[in-house]
Amino acid sequence: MTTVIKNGTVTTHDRSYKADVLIDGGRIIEIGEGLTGDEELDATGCYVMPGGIDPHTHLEMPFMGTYSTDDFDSGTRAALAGGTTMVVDFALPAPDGQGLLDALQMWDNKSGRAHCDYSYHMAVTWWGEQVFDEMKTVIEERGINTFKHFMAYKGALMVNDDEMFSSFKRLGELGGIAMVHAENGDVVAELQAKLMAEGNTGPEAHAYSRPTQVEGEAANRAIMIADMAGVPLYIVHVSCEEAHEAIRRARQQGKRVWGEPLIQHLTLDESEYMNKDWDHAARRVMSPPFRNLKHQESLWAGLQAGSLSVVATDHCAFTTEQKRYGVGDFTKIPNGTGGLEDRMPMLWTHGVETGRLTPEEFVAMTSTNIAKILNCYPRKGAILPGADADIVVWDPQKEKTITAATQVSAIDYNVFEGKTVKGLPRFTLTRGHVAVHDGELRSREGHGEFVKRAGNTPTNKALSKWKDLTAPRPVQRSGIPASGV
Ligand code: DUC
Ligand code: ZN
Ligand code: ZN
Ligand code: ZN
Repeated sequence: MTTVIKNGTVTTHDRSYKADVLIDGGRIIEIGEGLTGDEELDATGCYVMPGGIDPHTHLEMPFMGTYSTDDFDSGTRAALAGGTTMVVDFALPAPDGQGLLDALQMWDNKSGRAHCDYSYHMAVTWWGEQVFDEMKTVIEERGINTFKHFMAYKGALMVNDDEMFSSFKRLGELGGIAMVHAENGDVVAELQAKLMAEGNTGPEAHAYSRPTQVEGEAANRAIMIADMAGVPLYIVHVSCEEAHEAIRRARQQGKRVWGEPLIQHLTLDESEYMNKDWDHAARRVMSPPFRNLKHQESLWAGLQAGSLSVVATDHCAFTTEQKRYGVGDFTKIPNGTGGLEDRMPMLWTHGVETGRLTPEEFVAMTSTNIAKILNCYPRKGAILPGADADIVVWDPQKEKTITAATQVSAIDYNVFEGKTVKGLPRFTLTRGHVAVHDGELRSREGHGEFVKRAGNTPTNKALSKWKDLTAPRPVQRSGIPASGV
């Protein structure tokens, strides 16, 4: 059976034009005028765009003594409802020595319920020979080329600089990409202890314990370590000017570094923690925390200037009951907020509707840029013959007020509660299946497939001149090896 999307404006990262899109067997087979198909979807007044890709989710993740509540079922339904057709989730080995392949098995056991396509990033939560060996299998056989390192969460997920440098060098050899959660975990741990000792036990202390310098320092450190290791670097959830500045400088120097702000940091600020009731503030506890408006403006400027590349969510949703594990001790509030369903409408409303971004830039930031970085373009992130029919038919006139009462996510609140958005999906297609039909969710559990992503990305090859930095140095005449790299 063929499906045709008629009378819309095809909008990709580089241009917009009037055309119909014909789909068969889950793929786009033709783009042109006057096309017909068995099933017709009317896109009059709409943009026909590549479905969103959210490269940063934590679905059913074991974390801080509990599991994040949205799983591959509710999480991917929420994604589709908001126009996102692919998620990339983090597979986390237990830091007490669980292997990478064992962790992937755990994630495979959960992800079979996905309603849309998905992929994984691999987390490196400890370092040793087994991780060194398994990295090759993960990249070459499992098709996962991105590896995240937590520079925070001391005593749990955090890795030290020596572990990070070893891991980054191995990734450089194998053609992988390093990712970091950039916060100085040692400083955070000390500030947390100090705040608690002074009686600052409430959720606002979470923000005080993670000032922007903590993030800026770690971003700079990760960039320098990646440069010495010869590996491209992707910095997740960039929330402040200090981290953004480090990324700008690195890119200007020709380093392959990308920054990912979240829709939450672009649209919510630190006032969410101040003079609010405990539940309100705790529901918004995430790391990094929300910042002041100066930092928000820096993130928007970065998206406009191209120094920041991708807008994600870090969707990691906990119920109010779970948040209350931290009553009396803010360090025990599970860190995380939702956003999968709202990322695209919120970015359209606050980005395109305000004139900050063009519709084409919106496509680049929600889909195409990350498809290229992750090495799954143009299968994903494109409206082209042969690409997967992951498409959102976007109605720029459609409005709603966000509320937990009608959301798909399984938690009992929404951090964007009461915000009105203008710009919503009329249809969302996942590999040709119409999962959102005139606003009605018709997705199917288990429809989602794993998307393999090969190593040795074009960007990685372009880094080859940096690889010499870690090669053995000639011995000096004194017989002492030249120091440094
Ligand atoms: N930050 C969060 O807020 N939640 C999950 C992990 C993270 O780094
Ligand atoms: Zn993180
Ligand atoms: Zn995260
Ligand atoms: Zn299907």
